[in-house]
Amino acid sequence: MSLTVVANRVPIRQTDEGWETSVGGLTTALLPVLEEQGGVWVGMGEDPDLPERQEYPAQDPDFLVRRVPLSTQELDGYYYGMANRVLWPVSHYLIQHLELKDEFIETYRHVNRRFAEAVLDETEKGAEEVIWIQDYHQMLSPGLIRKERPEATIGHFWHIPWPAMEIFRILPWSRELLRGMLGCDLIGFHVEEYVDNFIESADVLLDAEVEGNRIRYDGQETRVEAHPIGIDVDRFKSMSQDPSIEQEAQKFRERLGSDHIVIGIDRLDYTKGIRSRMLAFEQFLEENPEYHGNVSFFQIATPSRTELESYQQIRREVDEVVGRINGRFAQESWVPVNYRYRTYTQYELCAFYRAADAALITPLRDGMNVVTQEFITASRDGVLILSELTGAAYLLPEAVQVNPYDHGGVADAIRTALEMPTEERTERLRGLKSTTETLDVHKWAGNFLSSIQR
Ligand code: GDG
Repeated sequence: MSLTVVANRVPIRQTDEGWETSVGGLTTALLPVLEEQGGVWVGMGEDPDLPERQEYPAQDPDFLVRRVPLSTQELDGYYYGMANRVLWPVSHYLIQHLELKDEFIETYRHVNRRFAEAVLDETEKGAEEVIWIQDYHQMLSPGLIRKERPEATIGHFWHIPWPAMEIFRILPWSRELLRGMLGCDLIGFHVEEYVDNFIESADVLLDAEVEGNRIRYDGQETRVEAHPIGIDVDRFKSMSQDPSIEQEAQKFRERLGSDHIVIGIDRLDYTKGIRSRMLAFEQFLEENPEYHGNVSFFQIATPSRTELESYQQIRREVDEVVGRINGRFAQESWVPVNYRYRTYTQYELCAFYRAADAALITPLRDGMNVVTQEFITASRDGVLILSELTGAAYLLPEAVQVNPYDHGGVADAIRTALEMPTEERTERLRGLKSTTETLDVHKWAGNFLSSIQR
């Protein structure tokens, strides 16, 4: 088998030391497959000075990077428009952020066509080839590739939630987008609930023929399956057991100077529920004065999609709530909310996970959320407080589950976590760790690829 990966971004970047592979779940999972079997990675080219085709590594190449160069106008309509202001909010049920503009779908059609052409260019007719497309940026390219290559093996993995049919059908282009996806042989989602939602969308909106997890439409059969993604468990495990991480964690605890540390780590995105989480923490402080001075909430918000107004707005809102809470409750030697709007290394994140008594992971919606798994793997006896509106919640019943919109409930959960007896913490974490090991990202890629070749 030779593999062609299609993703929004290419997996390599230029640094002062030269070209290197970027860090991230997808790259970690798929590069070993490409290195072993060879293949192509197709992604957008944002910099016109970079070549369209680049063998990597330059000396003794393992695979080919194929860029689809995009103009500013293409990037605006396809990525900042259709992907980030239409498909992202609708899939997360946050339709107040939805902006339905014809120019978005028009550019999206055009860019998906260019991605499909790049794939056709780089693959041979009839070859033993698996084309694996990633995420909501490419819903139409499967259909376009299928038209030219009826014999091709095409898969798609959707990393975010697939919403209920009644939400998805709000999109004026819902049927066209579904038809594009049904060019695939296999479509993967994190959990069965998204599989069911997708099948219902195809059933109701296209009147497709459905039998179990198989959809037949327009002469093509598509299987739809749950393939929950994981993290690189071994890497996180060995990093967190390194003695230097323990020292870092200890230093971090001393710097914060509190008996208890609660952490949150997210991209700054309105789906992650950071503002609601702050309001819940504020309520916790109101209701539990005995904790003033001895619990610190450490929240990292990594800058993300900063060009978009809704992301600038959520940043202002979080800044405002953090300022208010600290203004209300801070004391001479205690700051209740330690908020950092910046990026850290994975090593530093690992020390924070290790130091925390509890992680507060409360997205308003999230396809999976792998920060949960990083915390579980790195933690020794921490408590996971988890939004029930995440894919992870379906898989992790031992977490303390909350509704992120219920600030009182989240405030109670913080207290429960901080007061949980050691035996119960350890017992819950044991269950969480054992599930997380089964979700390893290498197994995820292996399972999807073997299923598509079956
Ligand atoms: C999508 C879906 C699904 C964060 N800050 C820093 C940093 N991170 C890393 C975390 C984690 C990753 O970013 C975020 O993972 P999530 O799962 O929360 O989410 P999304 O980016 O929204 O991704 C999501 C995922 O796809 C996979 O399918 O789980 O539901 O929305 O790994 O550690 N990493 C570093 N510095 C930071 O400051 N190095």
